Amino acid sequence: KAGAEAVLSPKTVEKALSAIESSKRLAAYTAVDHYVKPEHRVIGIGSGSTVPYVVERIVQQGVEANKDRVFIPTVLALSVSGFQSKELIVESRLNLGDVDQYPVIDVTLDGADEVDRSLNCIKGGGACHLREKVLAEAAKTFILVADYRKNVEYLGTNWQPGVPIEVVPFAYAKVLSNLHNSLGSPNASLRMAVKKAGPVVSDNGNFIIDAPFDQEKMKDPYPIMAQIKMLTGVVEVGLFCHMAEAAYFGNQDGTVTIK
Ligand code: ABF
Repeated sequence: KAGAEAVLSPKTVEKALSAIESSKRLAAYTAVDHYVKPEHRVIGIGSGSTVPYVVERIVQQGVEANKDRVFIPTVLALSVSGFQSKELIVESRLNLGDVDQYPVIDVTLDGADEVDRSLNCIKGGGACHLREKVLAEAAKTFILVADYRKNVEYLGTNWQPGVPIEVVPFAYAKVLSNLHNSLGSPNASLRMAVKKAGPVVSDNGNFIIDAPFDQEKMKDPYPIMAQIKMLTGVVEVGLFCHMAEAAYFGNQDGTVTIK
């Protein structure tokens, strides 16, 4: 009908959601099968909604396989991101460790907001990217797991909010001004909690800025990542460049794309 809005039926929405969930599970299961080996003793567990399937698959490897392993979570306490790797590990009766005790990790598996053709990725949609980067960098092998929507040629194709940047609260206005006036992100903005209840606060007590950049800059995101990181007040940038060894994407047709 003219002027009427297109409304998806609940059944269509449910089908789309279950296709996404199945894709996440497929990616996670395949990545675990390929990368979590019997000799791995220290395993990093990232955050987000795909990672529970990673843990699910690891648990399926059995009690014997997991009894001498220790699992290091990104998130140690309840926080804004909603999917807590610590709780996942504890609830799954896996051994919990900390990166303080285990600064070298055999393999870390984590989700992403978008992954480009060179395995650079945007992370931090859940405001956890500092801790995620610590576990990625501590790992001998860092693996990404995601559904098909995250698989892109260049960053910023589907992920519209921009690059997440964790900043100390004292410096947020200065960093925003740097991004607007010097680094080419005129629409960078402070991430606000739902219903504008104030800024989102990370697990580390910091604010998050989302900074969109034009695609030219995103074709090779390393230089802009380095420039942002140099700004005083920036704690970490949600661009992970040259870190992942592989990325697994579950597709709607039941196949997995491995980059
Ligand atoms: C974390 O979870 C984040 O860095 C990223 O924002 C998000 C990806 O989540 P999901 O698996 O829910 O798509 O890894």
